[in-house]
Amino acid sequence: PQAAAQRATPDVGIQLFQLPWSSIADECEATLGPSGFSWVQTSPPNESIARDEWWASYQPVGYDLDSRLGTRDDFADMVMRCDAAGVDVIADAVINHMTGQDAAGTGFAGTPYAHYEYPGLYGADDFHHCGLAQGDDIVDYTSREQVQTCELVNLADLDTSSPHVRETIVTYLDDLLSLGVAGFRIDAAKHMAADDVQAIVGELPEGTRIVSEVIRGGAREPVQPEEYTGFGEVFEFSYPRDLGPQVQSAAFADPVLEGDRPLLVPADKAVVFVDNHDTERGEAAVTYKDGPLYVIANALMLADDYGTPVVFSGYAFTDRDAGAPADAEGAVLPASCEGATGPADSYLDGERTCVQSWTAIAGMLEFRAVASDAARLRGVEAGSAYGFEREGRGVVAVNAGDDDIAIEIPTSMPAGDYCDAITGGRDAVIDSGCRGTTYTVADGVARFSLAPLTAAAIHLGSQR
Ligand code: LAG
Ligand code: CA
Repeated sequence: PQAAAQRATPDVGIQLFQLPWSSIADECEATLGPSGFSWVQTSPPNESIARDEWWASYQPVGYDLDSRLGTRDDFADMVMRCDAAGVDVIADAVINHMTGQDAAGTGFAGTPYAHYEYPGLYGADDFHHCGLAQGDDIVDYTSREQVQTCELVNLADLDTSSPHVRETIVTYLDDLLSLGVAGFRIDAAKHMAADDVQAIVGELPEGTRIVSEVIRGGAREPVQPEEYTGFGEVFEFSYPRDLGPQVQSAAFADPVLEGDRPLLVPADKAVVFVDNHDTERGEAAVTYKDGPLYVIANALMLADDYGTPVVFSGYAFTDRDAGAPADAEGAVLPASCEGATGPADSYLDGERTCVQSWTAIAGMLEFRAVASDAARLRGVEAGSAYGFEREGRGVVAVNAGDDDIAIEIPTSMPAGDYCDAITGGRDAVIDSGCRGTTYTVADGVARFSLAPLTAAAIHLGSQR
């Protein structure tokens, strides 16, 4: 039966937040490649201020590839090893600003800097001084000029309209491309005029992948994600804002999860997610802290037909500022995910969540490889349970509530027994039957009996 499953290579990313380059390389070989992740998004690779908080990574002092996460050689080695494992590297590019530290200092790799002075790169004239608000900080998001030319939390705002600034940024991005990266997450893209971003990325080789972070701020804000879709993709924040609360409240009646999705950018421009490093510390309705509900949210996203999903994997925290565990010099410690098969009941601060290694995630990547070309059919609700079919190729079902629920989903999949990809993972079918739960399709219906806070997924490749 497994021969019936045509497999595609699905476009699925993983954000490995604040993970050292050497560990990402290990992950590419051990897990990301074998599971079928097509790209990994790293944290910013350039030199930043020397502080322990994770957000030091978002305060550049220069463009040498020398950071708490590793050296230039480490980075280059990671890109090569990931590439050999079939995994592209997308680097987080912090190009809207330099550090926001008011005092002069020395960066992580020893480079001296002062606020608005970065020797060899930028001087006072290369920055915006909007003169529109106290301390030049952005306060009014209904003003395009403030959002794009004032300072985001005191971060020295580069004048990205200036030829010198553009050239300097292009040189940095070209350097990363020379090491083999496939593209960039454009940090704080909303805070740069779309024309400026376009002019910068337009200098890069054809095919460079660009994913702009433009946090959708609602109709009152003048800067909209749609402005940034002419030269790449954008992270679509409406997606987690829709999916997360549905999972959290176990109420799947909201029709926005299906259909035309009018509030969202076109699917081929959207990168979607359950949470990221900012939203897990803020607005996200569901994060690793929600254990099984997080699995449910990820399963629904990975089974869905809208956008390119990116899975998030970071480390446990109670203090939102706390950096990943590091040595005495501030270098982040390597971490392994061996043996991580699902969410833990509880985590120690700093412990890696290892989402990329979870059985359910590997199973859903396999589901996507088999089913993502098929139409997504309308969802079926049964109390706190919900599910849908990818026509003729796979069915997913979840129970986000506190009671056992039986849910039946009409399907055109062949009748028979199927092995669950959530509990069985990538190779759910084994000689003796199923690695995990077995479900049955009969008379055009897939039947699932779901315990509280569980998910199930079957696909043509998981038929027994
Ligand atoms: C982003 N996208 O637009 C990043 O995803 C987000 O993580 C970054 O904020 C932000 N934009 C700037 O790149 C993070 C933290 C902030 C932190 C900032 C700079 O969420 O809390 O600000 O990085 O490190 C911190 C302090 C501020 C202070 C600022 C400047 O929290 O109070 O004003 O540093 O020193
Ligand atoms: Ca700006």
